Amino acid sequence: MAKKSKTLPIYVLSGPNLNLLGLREPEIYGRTTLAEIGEMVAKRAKSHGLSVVSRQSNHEGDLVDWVQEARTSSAGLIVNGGAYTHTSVALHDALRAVDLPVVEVHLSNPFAREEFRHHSRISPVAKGVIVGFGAQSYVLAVDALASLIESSTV
Ligand code: CA2
Repeated sequence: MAKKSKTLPIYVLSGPNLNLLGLREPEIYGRTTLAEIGEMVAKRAKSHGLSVVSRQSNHEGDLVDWVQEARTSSAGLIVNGGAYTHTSVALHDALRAVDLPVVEVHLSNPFAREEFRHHSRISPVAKGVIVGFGAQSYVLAVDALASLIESSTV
């Protein structure tokens, strides 16, 4: 594994309305807050020798800016695009330009929900996708990303 990878943090980006986690709609998204998920992620990442930059925004452009920042400042990304998952060509294009492992994550299983959630603009530019395990999806995504970084020859 390249030395560079482990000295850079992983980026965990969460999109619109995910700041409301734990406060509304617990039957769909669970009772764990985004801050608590951030702690779970940081703990798991630490067990892999990785540090974490966690960010959330309700604004598409912020997410695009952070993906661009991650190109040179991170070892890889975990992205929950929220509703932008299904709509954002800008996020797709930004992720396409990243030469790092990307893991798409969702708390719910979008395929078991409304049809408009069945298509993701992020999946084609992600290495893999983890859905449906609630807050644990993020922890599983850390394991997946750590494994990708570990096996990376870049
Ligand atoms: O399951 C996921 O992680 C989603 O990315 C969540 C998005 C949804 O649009 C995607 O289809 C699947 C919505 C996030 C909204 O989060 C809320 C949390 C609490 C209360 C209201 C919204």
